[in-house]
Amino acid sequence: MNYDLPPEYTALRRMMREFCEEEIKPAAKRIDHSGQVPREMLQRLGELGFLGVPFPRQYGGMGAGEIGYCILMEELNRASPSVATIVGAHIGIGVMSLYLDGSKTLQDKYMPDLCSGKKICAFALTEPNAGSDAAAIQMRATLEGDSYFLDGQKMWITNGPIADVINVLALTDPALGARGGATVFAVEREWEGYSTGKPERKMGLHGSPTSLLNFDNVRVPKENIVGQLGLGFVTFMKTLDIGRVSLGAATLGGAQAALEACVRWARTRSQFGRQIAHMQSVQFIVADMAAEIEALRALVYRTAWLVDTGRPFIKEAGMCKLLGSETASRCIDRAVQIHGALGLSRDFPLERAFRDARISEIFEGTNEIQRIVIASELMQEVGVRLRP
Ligand code: COS
Repeated sequence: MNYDLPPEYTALRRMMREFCEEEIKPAAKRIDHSGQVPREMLQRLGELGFLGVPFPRQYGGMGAGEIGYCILMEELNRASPSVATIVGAHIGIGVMSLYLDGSKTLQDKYMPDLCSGKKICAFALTEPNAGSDAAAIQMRATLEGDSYFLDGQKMWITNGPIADVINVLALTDPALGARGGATVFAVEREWEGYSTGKPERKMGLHGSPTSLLNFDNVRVPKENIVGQLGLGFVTFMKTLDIGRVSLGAATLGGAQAALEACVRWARTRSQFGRQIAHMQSVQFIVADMAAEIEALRALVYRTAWLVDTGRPFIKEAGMCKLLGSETASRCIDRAVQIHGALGLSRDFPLERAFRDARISEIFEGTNEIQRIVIASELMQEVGVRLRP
């Protein structure tokens, strides 16, 4: 399952697979039922270096780039989408925004603890009136002396209830709006005026905590600006682009797990006097799944390579998220069908996989947004600007 990736990645995948098989997969059902990923599991991921996979060693990272990070997300999501989502929000968008645009001082201050799992990160963009329309944010950051005071609400924030460091986008110049007048701030959970709402009750990903964040005049020193004043929207958009690649990798893991379950089941289950593997209706389903998964795998790792080699990748990142989430949903849905009543049983992992997969078509930019991103990149190549 490693294909043409250089040999160092084979070792990385083996290490991640072993850990996931031994420590995460056996806990996946418990995580779903209890609605919690034990903090010790996150600590353990940190100790093994997994929470810093794409980042340089100087920050306690593994230096394995986007390709290494995609392998991690694929393996984690194959074992437990709840764990993968916590890690994805932490690394892929939380720490990533700090890594992409944060000052060296800020990176030195936060990244070692974030890469080691001592602290968990969140990315706070969405607001009650700003979902797909990210530029509609209303949260304010007002300068007084050498500090900014943050006032407003964020919602549907993955890792909200557990995050120690929160990268949050707020308007520093409301007259300019988000495009030119918004700034990212790194906020610490202990700071006065910061609080989180109750974890949301969701259809799936029960172990991945999501909540509202309240900022009631939270004082943030100027030094905690991530990137440049007024350019926070671009920092967050760039971050989301990268996040979409690893999200594609995560969906690849979910789809692969569904295919493996189907093939095993086709061998085990007999009806009409023979293994269902001999039925063309089952063969066609697994063949389609395998073909779609192979196409997705090629896209995800090629896009990760584009990221690691500094090539343009925005269009392909949108495709990873779009194709990945729809492929995973389709494969898991078909796997439920092949498994019959067992596919619906709460005692069997497919029912959970079905619930866990649906959100990938929605979070980190809905698939409708991905289509807009892909189309605007395509049109830009021929000189047509679609977005305002
Ligand atoms: N990289 C660099 N810069 C970017 C960028 C990117 N990926 N995307 C936008 N920008 C820049 C643009 O170049 C533009 O700058 P200029 O005015 O100098 O040209 C500025 O940011 C504003 O961009 P634009 O006008 O395209 O912004 P829109 O409000 O039209 O937003 C979409 C476009 C729809 C793509 C954006 O709102 C989006 O991604 N929405 C989904 C948000 C999301 O994913 N939410 C999920 C929850 S967070 S986990």
